Amino acid sequence: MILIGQYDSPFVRRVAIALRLYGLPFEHRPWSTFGDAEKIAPHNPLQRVPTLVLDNGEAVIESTAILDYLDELAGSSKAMIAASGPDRRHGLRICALATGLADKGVSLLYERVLRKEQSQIWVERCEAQISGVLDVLEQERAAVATPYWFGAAIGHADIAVACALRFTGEAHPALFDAARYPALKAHAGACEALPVFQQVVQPLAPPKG
Ligand SMILES: N[C@@H](CCC(=O)N[C@@H](CS)C(=O)NCC(=O)O)C(=O)O
Repeated sequence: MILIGQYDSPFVRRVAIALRLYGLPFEHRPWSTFGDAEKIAPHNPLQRVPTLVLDNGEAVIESTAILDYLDELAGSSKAMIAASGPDRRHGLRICALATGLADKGVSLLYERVLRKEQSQIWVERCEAQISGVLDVLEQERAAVATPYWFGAAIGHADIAVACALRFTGEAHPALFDAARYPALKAHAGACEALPVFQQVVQPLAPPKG
């Protein structure tokens, strides 16, 4: 398998961390969405990352679909999310909030670096959505006493949140005031201290306008 995309993307990073935690071997092509678009396009016409190219050449796109495939490869006993029921729904909700946070962070970053004149309406909307999600995640994480969101073992929700927080902090430092989000700060700190998070990391390199 080949994972396309740079680790400054919270989406690529969470996929790479899952691949490593599952012990699934893969090659990495750290292609940039803007600088290497012509290399990505034959695998994914959206020219987006992550893109996972399987050994038969088939490309799996969208991080959620990629993780669904990796869960299948890992098997239900190792999968980093409950197989069904309320815990699965709850886990998917936390993942959706985290990836939505990352989506809004990416949109806001592109607005800031790629547009000569920013749309104030869009900027304010993204900022409000980012703060709203951070407030909800903070409240929900503070209510959980276990080391990870769903107990003693790390799962997709933990990884998604930690990757989204790192990206938000790097892309929009003014929006992530650690004093306002102590539970999220502690969550991110615990995850980032793990060897796998330290191995799969890249400082943010935004596209140039
Ligand atoms: N929904 C997608 C989002 C992925 C995404 O936004 N990737 C960014 C890099 S962080 C990208 O490919 N940007 C280029 C573009 O959207 O044209 C996923 O979950 O895989």
